[in-house]
Amino acid sequence: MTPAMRLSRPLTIYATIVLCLSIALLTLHTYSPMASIPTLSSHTGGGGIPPSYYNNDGLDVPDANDEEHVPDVVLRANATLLMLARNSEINAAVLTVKELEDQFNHKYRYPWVFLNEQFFTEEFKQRVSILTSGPVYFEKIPDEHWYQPNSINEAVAEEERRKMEDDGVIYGGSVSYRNMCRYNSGFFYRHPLLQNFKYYWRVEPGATFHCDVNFDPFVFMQENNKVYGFTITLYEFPRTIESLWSTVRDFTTEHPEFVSPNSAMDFISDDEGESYNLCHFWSNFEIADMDFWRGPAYTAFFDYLESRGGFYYERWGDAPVHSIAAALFGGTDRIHFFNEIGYEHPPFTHCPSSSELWRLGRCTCDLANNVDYNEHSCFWRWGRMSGQ
Ligand SMILES: Nc1nc2c(ncn2[C@@H]2O[C@H](COP(=O)(O)OP(=O)(O)OP(=O)(O)O)[C@@H](O)[C@H]2O)c(=O)[nH]1
Ligand SMILES: *[C@@H]1O[C@H](CO)[C@@H](O)[C@H](O)[C@H]1NC(C)=O
Ligand SMILES: [Mg+2]
Repeated sequence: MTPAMRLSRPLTIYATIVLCLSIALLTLHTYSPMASIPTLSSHTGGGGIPPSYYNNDGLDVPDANDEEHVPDVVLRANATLLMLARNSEINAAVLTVKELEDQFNHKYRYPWVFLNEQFFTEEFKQRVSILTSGPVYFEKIPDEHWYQPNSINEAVAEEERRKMEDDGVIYGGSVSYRNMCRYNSGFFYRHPLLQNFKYYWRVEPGATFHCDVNFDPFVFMQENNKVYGFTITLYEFPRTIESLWSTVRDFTTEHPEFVSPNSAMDFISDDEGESYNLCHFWSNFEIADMDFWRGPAYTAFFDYLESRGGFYYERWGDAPVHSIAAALFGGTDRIHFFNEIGYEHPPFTHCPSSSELWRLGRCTCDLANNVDYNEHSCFWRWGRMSGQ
């Protein structure tokens, strides 16, 4: 670089800045007398929309990288947002994370924990990290928590998978789906990082949150001693859980001490426990207490289920497993229906059933498109039983 160039380059840059600022001041003056030059120059690099166009009275979305402007928000419950995802689901994951951040978490800044049986890619980590307002962790699941255990007779399991596939059962032939269901039933809350938390909000890539959440559901859970929160209830496919209920009955016969005197048996059985009516809380949405899963009742229950091998010989889902446990060992008073939280996991949507809640939450769901009162939902039983 010659001395002449050294001199002329800053001069050119200086001239350009002066020219640009003059134009900016002239053009912006009429629209935005408040715009100050320092603000402008620090934000408009790259030719973006000037800050004066941004509505500063709107949502105060904090920038996690901007240490000086961290709003004075304290974590109020011992809780985390939780997503199990594959690297290939990144596009769905970012949409869901952004939505929940914008509608809820930017005000509370709870951490996010992402779990995967493989290492998350740099792309996944980067694209998610720019969206989150609090701490974010990308964790690999220990192999021994994820894969089919040696106690399972693979020849038998394989034969059952083949039959289920022939019967047209959804995910009937899939081992990875079974790994996932078993993991969500009995292992995620044992992950070393999750030992630091009591409550979690399970979030799935591709889920849609339809309403502003203007309250803290974790604090609600904590103050009201709840162990399980849901938005949608459905019926399970009977073919996937053929021996689950008899196993549950065997367990409760051996361990009556774990069954709550206030059990929600009338939600899961129409004949006082003789048979399972297939009703469950749809577990792709859960706000729940991991200490309940870690406690003596659920620990004994999960070990019992595991000893029967039904996660692999059948296709037991985490939804009926969690739901039956919450209903029997938690009980009606400790389960909560979050009507305010508009939630969609295709093909079903829960839209708040009162137009007042719908309006307050600025919901994007159609009030008329609410699964609660259609034939796929078990919600009427919950309403009858809990008085909701
Ligand atoms: N890391 C990882 N995550 C998985 C795997 N299988 C499923 N998941 C996650 O587990 C959750 C449930 O899996 P889905 O495939 O959505 O199952 P589903 O909700 O029953 O079925 P869909 O109706 O197809 O969504 C999602 O968060 C997935 O990202 C897997 O093999 N590895
Ligand atoms: C949060 O909860 C977990 C699980 O109960 C507990 O081990 C941990 O000490 C708690 N942390 C705080 C800060 O209370
Ligand atoms: Mg799903």
